[in-house]
Amino acid sequence: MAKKNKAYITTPIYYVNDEPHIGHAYTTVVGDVLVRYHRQKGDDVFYLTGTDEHGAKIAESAMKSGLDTQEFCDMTAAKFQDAWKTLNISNDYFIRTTNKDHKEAVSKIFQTFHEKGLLEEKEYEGMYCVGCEKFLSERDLVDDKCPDHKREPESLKEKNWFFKLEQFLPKIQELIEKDEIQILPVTRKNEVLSLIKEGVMKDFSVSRQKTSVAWGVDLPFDDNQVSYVWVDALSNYITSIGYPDDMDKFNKWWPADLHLLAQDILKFHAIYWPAFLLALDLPLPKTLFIHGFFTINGEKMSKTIGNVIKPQELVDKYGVDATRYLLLSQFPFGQESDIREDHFVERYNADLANGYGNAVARVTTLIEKNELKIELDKKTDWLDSLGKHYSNYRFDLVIKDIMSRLQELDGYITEKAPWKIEDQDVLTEVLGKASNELWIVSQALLPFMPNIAQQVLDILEAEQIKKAPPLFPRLEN
Ligand code: ME8
Repeated sequence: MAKKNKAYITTPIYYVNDEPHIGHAYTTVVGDVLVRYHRQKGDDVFYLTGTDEHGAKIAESAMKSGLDTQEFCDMTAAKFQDAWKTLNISNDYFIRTTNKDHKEAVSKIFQTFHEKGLLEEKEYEGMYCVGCEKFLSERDLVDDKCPDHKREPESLKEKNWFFKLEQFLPKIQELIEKDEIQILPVTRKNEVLSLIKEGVMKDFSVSRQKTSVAWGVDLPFDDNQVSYVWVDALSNYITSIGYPDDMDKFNKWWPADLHLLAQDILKFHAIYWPAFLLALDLPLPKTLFIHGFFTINGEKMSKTIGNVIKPQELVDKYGVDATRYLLLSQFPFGQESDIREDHFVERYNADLANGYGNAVARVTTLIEKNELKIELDKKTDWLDSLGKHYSNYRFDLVIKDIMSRLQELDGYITEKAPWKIEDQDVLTEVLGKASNELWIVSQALLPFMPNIAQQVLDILEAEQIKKAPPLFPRLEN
């Protein structure tokens, strides 16, 4: 038997100081559509998501909530897990960075860095934004404040362990230029290369004095310091698949085929992460795909503006499957864009209520009424033709092709007007063709709408086709 292709796909691990919102949902649904597509092709898939639970920002949020820090993390991590359950996300594992196994692995990774002489103790002085969990430079500030968090950065001066990044930069530059680590879209690759060439990437601090931040992984070689954020966070992609203790499992999945993320964390994934992996003598991920940060109705999503959309609100309004579909059909994956609620409703009515839902209702109702026996031919060649769009991460084009096929079907039904056909054989032929079309379209929709597309497939594949229940009730705009 031919060896199966494998696909190891990850999302960022989300900070638990925030509750899951449409931004997190977007990346996670994209990954889920991809892994479901791969599973449908018969590939061996590992889909990873999880939560990033250490750092000052989280300790601060826990303090405000009045809960113990770990309890606070448990509570928010559960909210992410619930949200992904609601959205029918089929992850194979959910990593939490406060897991014992992960912390032990991070400690070992630090030990390796230390033994290899890649860490250096230095005095650090800088302006730190707790909201971003990163040091800001003068040019990042607007009116002396972090533009994203509208707060003044804290001045921080302490002795930290620095990771010697600079020595890895020429190698990283070469690997990115040669697409050994492919950064998509290409504009993002160019951004990373400019960062390297401008010389702004410096050795950076990877630890904190416990007196300033205690919520992190203990360093094995320094009792006074804890790990700080990026070694801990990025290494989730390898600790989740067994590194360093279960190397059989690790070697089965590593290198990652795809890390999904938005541009906010590009630098960390495209520069720090390759450096850590080179330091550990591990292969680099094959592809990073960086999608845009979207705004909501033209505004940046923020608690202050009060325009944060939670996945549950969308699910309450559109249902799970339509929410997944609508998230991916808004704009080409990778573009910076705006999400508009009125577009959601329009799209829902056009594609799902009047499109797919209506076609299924028309065809199945007529078949039931006339008690026709339908044989499906289950031809799948057209599905293969969607592969090129998946390879280019153009989910919008997958959807577009599916919708044009549905429109053709709609035209066919209108033209043949089966409700007027009296000859049973002719009727069987027309509705048989329509059923085959619905079957193939439902197969193509499965990664996007796993429940409803499966429900339609079950109806079509039954001994006797029965009228489908209403799938997508029309919504008022
Ligand atoms: O950065 N538009 O976590 P985070 C599109 N823990 N995507 C969005 C979005 C928006 N408006 N808002 C959030 C972290 N996202 C770190 C990552 S990884 C080793 C550590 C999505 O909770 C997008 O995927 O801030 C973005 O990269 C991620 O959430 C940031 O999540």
